[in-house]
Amino acid sequence: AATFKWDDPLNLHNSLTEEEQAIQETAHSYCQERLQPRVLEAYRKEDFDKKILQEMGELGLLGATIKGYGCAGVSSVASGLITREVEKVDSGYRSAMSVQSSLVMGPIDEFGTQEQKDKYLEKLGNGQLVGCFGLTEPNHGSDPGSMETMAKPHPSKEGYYSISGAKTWITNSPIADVLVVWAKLQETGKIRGFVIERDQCPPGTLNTPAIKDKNGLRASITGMIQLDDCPVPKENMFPEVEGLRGPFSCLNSARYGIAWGTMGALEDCIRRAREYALERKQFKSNPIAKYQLVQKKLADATTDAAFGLAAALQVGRLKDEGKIVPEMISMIKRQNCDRALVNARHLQEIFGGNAVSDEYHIGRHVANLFVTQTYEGQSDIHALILGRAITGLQAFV
Ligand code: TGC
Ligand code: FAD
Repeated sequence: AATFKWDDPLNLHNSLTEEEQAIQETAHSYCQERLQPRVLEAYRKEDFDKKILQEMGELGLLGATIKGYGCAGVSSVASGLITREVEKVDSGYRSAMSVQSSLVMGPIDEFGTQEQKDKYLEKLGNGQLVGCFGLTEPNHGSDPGSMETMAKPHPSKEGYYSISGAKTWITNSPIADVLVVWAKLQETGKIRGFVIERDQCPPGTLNTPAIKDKNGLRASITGMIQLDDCPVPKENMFPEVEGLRGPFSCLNSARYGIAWGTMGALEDCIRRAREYALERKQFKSNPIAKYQLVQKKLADATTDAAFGLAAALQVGRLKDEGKIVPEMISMIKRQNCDRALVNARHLQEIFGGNAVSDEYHIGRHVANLFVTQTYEGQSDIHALILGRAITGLQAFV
């Protein structure tokens, strides 16, 4: 007989294929056994261990939907389940994985030349190389179309562009071997994508200082990309794709992954808050879980997590059938990030003073979830993308 499961109230498990269930199980075991024990120290020290990407690569978790090049070639739903498991541990680990998979391997697979694919995909997929994605600039975040980073023919090196400009808030940049950078081509004024190899850059032309002392996403490394007349071979430019369609196509996949991932973070908050509420006793030896106001917090969070996962699953199935439009992704990215943040913040109250200790993990999720609501399109920006689709009127400018 069917029973109510607090950790899967709408029986999502039943809608997964056996293969998807097996992939989720593999990701779950790795994340709980190998990542969870490291996260507190990594967060405290603001330290990201590159080896994590190699471990993920060995398990086939990187670029998981890509076919060939040693990648797993799994469904979009399976890749969503992987991000959900990783983000149950920490949004920063999911961030490192999303950037490598959706924002670096993704554009190389979708827009790269055969030579670029052969050169980079396998090594990125097994974590031998680390990648980053440079779109945001100090003066242009929500509005990347106004970027200032410029590529022009190199004045002295035949067959090279010279790229100058600055990118900021770039996940993985201080440790990246391969940097996907979006810049305007001076000749056309159009945005183009370039694969920059750190090893190929002469001293002083590429710097990637870390941005330290973050108050969220501390288990992920973030930095700038500073390019000063950096020579980049012309064959390192993506040959066809022009305009914002390039970066936004990759962002569609990354944003889709965040919709799953943030639900994983919220599920971890629910599990921890429920356990705490059942153990903690106040007033006549009652567990605080017996009190209505505490139950309401758990009911709200559990409902939002189940709805958010159901929506992510629906969009994932449509994605695999080639039937999605970007507005669907804006809807689930915005809703799931917002609901994860609001509910995590309410669940935090269940821990009382203990919420302030990092050993209870809830404060870390709350701080991380603010970042998820901000990057890959801040929630209000996604509201405007939806508003534009609903009314036909654009409100950005
Ligand atoms: P707009 O006029 O809307 O579009 C310009 C061109 O781009 C195309 N396009 C898309 N193509 C594919 N998928 C999408 N989702 C697309 N959205 C737009 C569009 O069709 C058009 O093509 P064409 O050929 O006609 O030129 O452009 P706009 O300048 O008005 O854009 C406004 C807005 C707000 C929608 C957009 O700029 C936006 O989404 N801003 C948010 C910026 C953002 O998401 N940045 C993300 C940086 S990367 C990051 O945060 C990584 S964090 C990674 C981690 O650690 O996990
Ligand atoms: P702004 O664009 O200045 O926005 C500030 C506020 O104004 C927001 O609330 C926004 O919604 C609002 N706003 C802006 N325009 C409008 C408007 N027209 N109408 C209404 N409200 C508006 N970027 C990358 O390229 N690669 C990465 O790997 C990457 N990783 C990141 C990692 C971290 C930890 C962080 C914090 C950010 C990262 N980002 C990355 C950058 C991220 O995508 C941007 O921070 C985000 O797009 C918002 O840009 P901004 O910070 O410049 O804010």
